[in-house]
Amino acid sequence: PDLFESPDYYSVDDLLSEEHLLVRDAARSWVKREVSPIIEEYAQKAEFPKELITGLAEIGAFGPYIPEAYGGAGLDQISYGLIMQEIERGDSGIRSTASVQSSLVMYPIYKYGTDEQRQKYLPKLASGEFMGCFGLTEPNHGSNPGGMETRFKDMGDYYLLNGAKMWISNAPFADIAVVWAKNEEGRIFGLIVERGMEGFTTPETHNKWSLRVSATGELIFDNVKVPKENLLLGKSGLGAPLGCLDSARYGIAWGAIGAAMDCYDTALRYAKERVQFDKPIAATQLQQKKLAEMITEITKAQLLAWRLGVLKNEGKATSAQISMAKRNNVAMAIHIARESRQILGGMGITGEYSIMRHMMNLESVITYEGTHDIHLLITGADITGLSAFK
Ligand code: TGC
Ligand code: FAD
Repeated sequence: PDLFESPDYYSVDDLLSEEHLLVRDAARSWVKREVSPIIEEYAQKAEFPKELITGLAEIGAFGPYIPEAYGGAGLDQISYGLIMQEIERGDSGIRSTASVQSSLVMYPIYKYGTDEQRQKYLPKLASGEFMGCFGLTEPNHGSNPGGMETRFKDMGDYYLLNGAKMWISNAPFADIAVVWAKNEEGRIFGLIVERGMEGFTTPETHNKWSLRVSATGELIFDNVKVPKENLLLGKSGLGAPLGCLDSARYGIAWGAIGAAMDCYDTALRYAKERVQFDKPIAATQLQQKKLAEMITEITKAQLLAWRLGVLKNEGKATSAQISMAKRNNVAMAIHIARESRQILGGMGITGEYSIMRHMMNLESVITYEGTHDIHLLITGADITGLSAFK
């Protein structure tokens, strides 16, 4: 009874294992119980609900696919996707916190870190005792992170870090930041910067109309002395941060489905109840067209995400395939949010319903982790062999 209604028009559940369904339903009922009742108030206040951190850890949202030996949930990629779907049914901002923690902080430490670094950080990140953020974007370098200006210099005993990052999710409260910077030869590396290091500040970005429950900020490095043991040596070059983005973008391809399902469920219910001209608006052809197209697009997005999950489990998903799914599914969700909002008429603009919040959130989701246009150009480069970025 504490589950959301959720469309499954093509019986996608039949493609899932018992474990997938257990993980999915645990996340879904947690969102219904803990997120939905408080999220609107926090969105209006533009505040991150810190009380959700423990619950997020408990449903396995922090490092779903990180091995249990490091505190992770040890699940497969489809379970990871389903957890993201359920969290984003609640709010994209809460899913952002989970995406950043898992794919952008735990993943690089797990993948590129030493065993000492893994032991030191991963269990605390998995339990939510430590929260992390990921600094790639800079004021002058968003879509082209390869041009980054943040630099670190080998001073013998430590590295000296200078520069600035902006638009960083979780920055205002993060305990650690995985920061991407160039060494003296211009090679990109990740460094773990800890709150409290002298010269490191994280001013919050205010006045967002989107992702209001997610805390966004800058990372400023003014001669920060970073201990040598905090360098991630396992992989360098732009491919290192982009590898993390692959994992986060994959989660977003699933997450967007959750936001779309919540908008669709709400609009369908409303259309059946709302009577105008003596009949439910759901009995009109125009509203049926909207609703029928929504469920068609959700179903296609589910199948795309599921197939990508299978490829990912097999280690065969390419970056370009992930770009296609992120781009398609987020665009699908934002379109459904806009159409659903219209079905609710005036009620659609209020906080009584989740739709307008989803719609505004998705404006960030369609921009971050590679914009809608950048992902199209990644597909373009993949199929033609010619990069439009060069
Ligand atoms: P390009 O020459 O294509 O590639 C440079 C090197 O990177 C490798 N590579 C990848 N490796 C792993 N995964 C990927 N997805 C990769 N894409 C490329 C590539 O093989 C190459 O390696 P090597 O060894 O030959 O050097 O690079 P480019 O400068 O032309 O740029 C490519 C482009 C535009 C696709 C890329 O820079 C890009 O994806 N831009 C978008 C930036 C972006 O997504 N930023 C996201 C910031 S983080 C964020 O938004 C978090 S939101 C918070 C939340 O999730 O809630
Ligand atoms: P720009 O790169 O300036 O792009 C502006 C427009 O130009 C876009 O429409 C883009 O598609 C288009 N464009 C750019 N280049 C081309 C081209 N070659 N051809 C055609 N069109 C082009 N970053 C992090 O590192 N960590 C985070 O945690 C993080 N969290 C975020 C949270 C929020 C709420 C937001 C809004 C952003 C976040 N970001 C984060 C940053 C995000 O990844 C960037 O905003 C995104 O990559 C786009 O960069 P930009 O904003 O500088 O836009």
